[in-house]
Order: sequence, then structure tokens, then C-alpha cells
Amino acid sequence: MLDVLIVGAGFGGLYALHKLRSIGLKVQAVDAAPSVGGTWYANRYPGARVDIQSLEYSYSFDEGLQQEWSWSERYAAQPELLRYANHVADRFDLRRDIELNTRVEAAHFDESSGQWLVRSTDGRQWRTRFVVMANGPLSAPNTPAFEGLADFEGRVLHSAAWPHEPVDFTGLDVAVIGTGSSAVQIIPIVAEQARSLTVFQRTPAYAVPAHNGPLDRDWERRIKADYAGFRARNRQMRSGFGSELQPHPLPALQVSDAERDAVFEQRWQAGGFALLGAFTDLFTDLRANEHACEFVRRKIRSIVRNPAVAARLCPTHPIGCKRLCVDTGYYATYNRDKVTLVDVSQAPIERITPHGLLTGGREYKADLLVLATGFDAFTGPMQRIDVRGRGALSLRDKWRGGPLNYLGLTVAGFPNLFNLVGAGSTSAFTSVITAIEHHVDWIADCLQWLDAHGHETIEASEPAEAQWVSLMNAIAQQTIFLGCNSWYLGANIPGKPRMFMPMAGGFPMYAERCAAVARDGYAGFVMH
Ligand code: N01
Repeated sequence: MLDVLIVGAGFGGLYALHKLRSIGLKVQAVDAAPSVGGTWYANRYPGARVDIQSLEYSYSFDEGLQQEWSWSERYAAQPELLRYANHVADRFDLRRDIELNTRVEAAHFDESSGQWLVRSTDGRQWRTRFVVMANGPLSAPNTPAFEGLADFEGRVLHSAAWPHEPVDFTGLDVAVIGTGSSAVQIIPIVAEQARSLTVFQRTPAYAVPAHNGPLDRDWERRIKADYAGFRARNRQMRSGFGSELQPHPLPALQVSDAERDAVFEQRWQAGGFALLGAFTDLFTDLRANEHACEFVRRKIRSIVRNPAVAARLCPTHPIGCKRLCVDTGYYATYNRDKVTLVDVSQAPIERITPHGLLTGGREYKADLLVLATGFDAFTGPMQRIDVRGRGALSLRDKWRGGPLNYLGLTVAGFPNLFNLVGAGSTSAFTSVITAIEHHVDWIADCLQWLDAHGHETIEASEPAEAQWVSLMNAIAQQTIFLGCNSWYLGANIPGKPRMFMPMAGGFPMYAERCAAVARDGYAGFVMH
């Protein structure tokens, strides 16, 4: 009998295992993959790298770890991130409590014993008091149901299930479907190797340059001289990172056009998400947001030589409404003669043929098809498991209209079950490792508190859950996030209920709410 079973051994599962073991609990983590690393094990397509600077996208829980690890680049690439996950697993002796190649298919709460029964696809079972779902909000790849896909005679690769051996695009006619963060990283690299590349774009993306390169060692030394202070300052930011570039003191609408553009330009040169942190009203005022949109559109028009292609690449939705893409040479790729951009916003992909794709009455030939079509975010990974709570309540049924939750960490009707970086938390808007550390520390405190107070179970109450969801909705209403079809809204998956799933209130506000709930003796929860 376990105290805690953790589903997933990515960055969330690894820290949960370390932390919960360190407070004396008997913990087991399982992962479907043959390796630790989660997202950074699965997403190994060419060009895969983090979009938050590595000095910020890394664990802060151990001073020795953050001092000794040295990133080679400003934005680490997938192999280095995977090495980091493996280093952490070794350094904290985590592997002895991790079962790999183990896919959980069911987790049922047994009311008579107050325990969870967790079962894997190969028939193994665990009894555990608590379950921590660390299976990641972006771990269920979305493969659209394109007619004819099974009859395609070339190779089909999904960005999130990339093969382990290198893929050689030399001499091939390659088609990429999608222009989100994954595609924006894949496209420039494929374009270098392939004979031709055709990109099928439904919605153009805003992409800002990463300006990646070797890590500036002076900067690294400066951060490491007070890493704890740097992390603390980052946690005061809405996004949980980026404290070195504070927003302009005035809103975008209160400065002159020239000053606003100078700030945007400075942020563009800084690279990455800095642009969205330029002014505090970019996420709350569509007129302010439009200035940033137009700034990026001007950049696109200045980079892409063919005006018709540039126009097709210019997004019309608010910037940041869909996750901003961070790129290396994305727009310039469309200046290559061998790269074609096909707009499928009006005439969708009709079908995949044995030798290509059919859209707008024309067939585009391809030897290799890359699906960079994203994920069934937040709910997908949870609903792929048969989770049943009190009274055999199924999570799939409970979430039919959207992922009801309390604090993003728990769901009413599912005692002793916690979710990391899921719907209802700020995960999608923070450096995810900051979110992970916050959630796990909160859960660890909660489990200790339960034992100290002689409680066996903790469970969100339905009124607290309803209040949290209406707070999430009320905050989202005040932002620009409802103005486009994003995976935050479930809008990328046909038939998925439209609900804004992350908490848009910013990390400091979210963390304070969670802390207040704990201070108030876990207000909104029912304990037995
Ligand atoms: O997925 P996406 P992603 N016909 O959903 C298109 C993180 N991430 O894997 O926009 C035609 O963003 C779809 O079109 P539309 C990051 O949080 C981070 O790229 O729905 N097209 C879109 O263009 C990111 O946000 C990094 O109209 C179809 C694309 O496929 C999240 O993961 C790198 C279609 C999917 O884009 C997801 O990114 C990679 C159809 N039927 C990912 N269905 C870093 O940089 C879908 N599309 C760290």
C-alpha cells in the first residue's frame, strides 16, 4: 500500500516524487514512456527547444542543483532538457521509485477503504491513499480525422510522437500541417533539407525571434550569485518569469506612438516573450493589443519579400490570445523558392490522397507528411484514463461540459486526487516548472496538515469548485483570451466544449489564493 502514486515522470512527476518522499511518504511514480522527461522525451522533432530562457525554465528547489547545472544555450534544445531530467532523476536517486513503460488506464476510488486502486494497461495494480496526476496538460497529441490519412503512401509523423532515429528530409517533398509553436520550430529546419516544403496554414501565428545562442556566461554568473533572489523576483511576475524586463510604467495607450514602437522594438531585440510583457494592458485592452499586433505584422512584411505571402502570414486575432510562438528564422523561411504556404482557412484540407493533400480542388504532392496539429490540452490526458471518484463518478462524465476544478489542483467528487499544471491553474501562462514547484509544495503541505489533524481524506466541495470556475471565467472575460480559437479554450478539437481552461489571473494572485485557502484550514475542502 502506497501513500502516493504519481502518474507521470516528467518535470512534474520527478519533483513530486522527490518532495513527497522527502516528507517521509511511500511514493511510487509510473510513466508510459521508457524514459523520464515527459514532454521533453516525447517532443523530439527537429528544432524542439524551450521558449522560456533556461535559467528560468529550470528547478529552483535545490540550490546545489541550480548552481551546478550549466545550460549551453539561452534556450535549451530538447536533448539538453532531456539530459537535465535524467540528471535530476539520478542526482536525487529517483529511479528506484519510478516504473517506466507503465501506462495507467484506470484509477478508481474505493469508498469502503478510502483508497485509490490504480491499474496499468498490463494488469498491474496499486493501492494508494493519494494520487497525483502529473501526466501533463499537453501530452495527448491531436491527430485530426483527415479522410484518407490511412491510405497515404508516404510517411506520416506527428510532432509529439517523433521517431527516435534521425529523420532525413533530403530529396523529399514534405508537407507540414499546422503553424503553431511546434510547426514554427520544425519548418525552418525541414526547409533547409527538403526538396520542397508545403505548409498548410489554417490560422497564421505570431512568432517572435528567440535570438538563441550560447548562454551568456556573465549573465549566468550574475544570476547564480543570487539565484534565490532571481527566482523570488520572477515569482512576483504575472508569468512567473521575466523579472529582468519589467513592463513600461505606463499603459500602451498612454504613451506616444513613437515611444510605444521604441519599447516594442527593444522587446523584439530582447527576444521571446519580452514583447508581451512590454505594457500591462496588452492582455486586457484590445486597442493596446492591436498596437502590438500591428508591430509584429510590420515585422512580417519587412521580412517576407513576397507581399501576398506576407499578407497570408499576418494574423488578425489578438496577439497572445493563442500562445505566442518563439522562433528562429520562421518568417524568413518563406523567402525560399522551395517553400509554399497554402492557406486552408477558407478551403479546409479535403482529404489526404495516397500521394499528397487535396484542398481547394488542387492536389499538393508530398512524400512525407508532418502533423504539427497540437494536443487535446488539459482534459485529453485526464480523460484518456478511466478516473472514477466517489459513487463511481466518472471524470469523463463530470467534465463533459468542461474541466470543473478547485484551484486547478482538485475536483469535487474525487477525494485525495491532485492534478499538476492542469485546468484551473496558471500553468499555461507561467514557466511550467515554477507552476509545478508551487503545486507540489502546496500538496506536500496539505498532506502534512491532514496527518497532523487526523484526517484521512480531503475533497473539494462543490460550492468552492463552482466559485473557482466562475472566478476563472470572470477573469477571462476581462482579458483578450476569448477572442480567438485557441487550445486554451478547447477550440482546436472538434466537438470539445468551449471553456477557457487556464487561470488567467497571474501567478502571484493564484499563489496567494492557494496560500489563503491553506491558511484558512483548507477552506472550500471537506475533510474526513
Ligand atoms: O500545437 P498548436 P503545437 N487542419 O495547437 C493546426 C507548447 N509548445 O504543438 O490554429 C488544419 O499550437 C492549428 O490550426 P488552428 C506551447 O504551449 C511549446 O504547435 O487551430 N490545421 C495550428 O496551427 C504550444 O502552444 C513549444 O487554426 C490544423 C496547429 O495545427 C503548445 O505546446 C514548442 C488542423 C496546432 O498548433 C501546442 O503547440 C511546441 C486541421 N484539421 C509546443 N488541426 C516551445 O517552444 C490543427 N491544425 C517550448
